[in-house]
Amino acid sequence: MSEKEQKTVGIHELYRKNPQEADKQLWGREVDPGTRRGFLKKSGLAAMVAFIGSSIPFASKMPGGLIPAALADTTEAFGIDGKEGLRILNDRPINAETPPHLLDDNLTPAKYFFVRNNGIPPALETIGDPAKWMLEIGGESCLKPTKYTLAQLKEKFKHHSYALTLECGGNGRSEFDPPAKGNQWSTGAVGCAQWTGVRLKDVLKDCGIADDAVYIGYYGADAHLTGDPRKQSISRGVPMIKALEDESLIAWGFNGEDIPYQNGYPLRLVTGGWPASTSGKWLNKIVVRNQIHDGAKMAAPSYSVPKRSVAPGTKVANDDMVTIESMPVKSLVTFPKSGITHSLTESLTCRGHAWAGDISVQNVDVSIDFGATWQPADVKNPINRLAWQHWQATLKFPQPGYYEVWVKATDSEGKSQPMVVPNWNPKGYLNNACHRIAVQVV
Ligand SMILES: Nc1nc2c(c(=O)[nH]1)N[C@H]1C(S)=C(S)[C@@H](COP(=O)(O)O)O[C@H]1N2
Ligand SMILES: [Mo]
Repeated sequence: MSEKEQKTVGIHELYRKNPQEADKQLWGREVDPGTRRGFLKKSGLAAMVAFIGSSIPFASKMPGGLIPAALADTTEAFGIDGKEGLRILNDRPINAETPPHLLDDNLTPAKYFFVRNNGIPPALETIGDPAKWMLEIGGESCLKPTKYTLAQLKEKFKHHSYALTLECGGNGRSEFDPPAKGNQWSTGAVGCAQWTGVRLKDVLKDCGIADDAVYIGYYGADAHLTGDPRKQSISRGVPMIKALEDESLIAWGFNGEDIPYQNGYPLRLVTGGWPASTSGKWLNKIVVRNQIHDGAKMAAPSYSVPKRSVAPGTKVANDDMVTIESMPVKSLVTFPKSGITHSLTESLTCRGHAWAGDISVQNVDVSIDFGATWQPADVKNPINRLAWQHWQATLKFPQPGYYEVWVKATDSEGKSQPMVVPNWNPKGYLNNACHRIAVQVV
């Protein structure tokens, strides 16, 4: 991957790429499509003033696409509201991943949790009072279609909290060769937070599930990129068997707080261990289906892989693809940060997390000699089913020089991570190759 792709998008780069769009992102500045000149709306001006720390008497004269000089020397990464240090892959829709060292916490803090948007999130003003947020349950296999406000959901059903790992099916896509189109995620489209809500099964049972029910589908309040209100940006789902698991939640809580805006505030579905695309954000409707849900991005090639392995670059017919379900075993080194310098006289304790979709991680091994030999790491049990597991290993280096620490997890069925990118597929899903970091020993 090139140097440029690796680095977090700074304010300068963002403006260089598309000054008008950068303006809109940062300040909500509206662009006049005729002249490409921007003018600051009231909310945008307020944001800029808050940033700069004083009012701007000549704000109306400020040209669009201009970085205020007060900020021009900042080296700080351009931020998405409520997020910090993420690498931005795309700004329309917003997609941003977490560098591995920022995933070091046992539970990923809100500011570091990755963002994958297929459309445009509902404006905060339209969300309004979260207590009045509406969730509708329906579909042809729902016996008693019902609407609940978020307040009613909280009152009527028992609350449950679980740490659940969410990973985008396309995490790791950037390593596929030939390249696969789509967000060029490296390793950071993953996180594990403690989600609080009600069990999906409790709510579905309250509405009555018909005998012929096979699947649920979700709808969210985000808009399609074209702005066409009849179109969904994404509307996926899971088979009944996954929907009825204890850990499948309709959640409003994230690490004890409201779900962050970009991650689906005020309500989302959370189906841990499966492609995170099955966890619908800004959730306003669930349908119980008597067939596989047919919402946007359900059918192949979306979130699907070839039934049988194919040679890199092969064209695969949709009929020869299968929808991804449980995610494969994977791990990350979250400490130290790649590229550190370490003293030969001291041992180095590395750590990170490992996860394995619907099942668990049995062991984790680390190597400092490019995979020639491996040393077992200490692996903790998950705090609950579908939560990632923490591992730790203490390393000693034989002499000064350049090392790589490689980590490899094995799941409870004995499958382990490949060293090289596995199973090329047209859309670049499920790259679970080993993560590695660089260490200079002096
Ligand atoms: N309503 C809605 N739900 C959605 C999406 C979306 O664009 N809209 N993106 C999906 C995808 S592809 C992923 S990987 C996860 C990302 O969740 P996050 O943004 O909270 O990390 O949300 C899923 N749920
Ligand atoms: Mo995703």
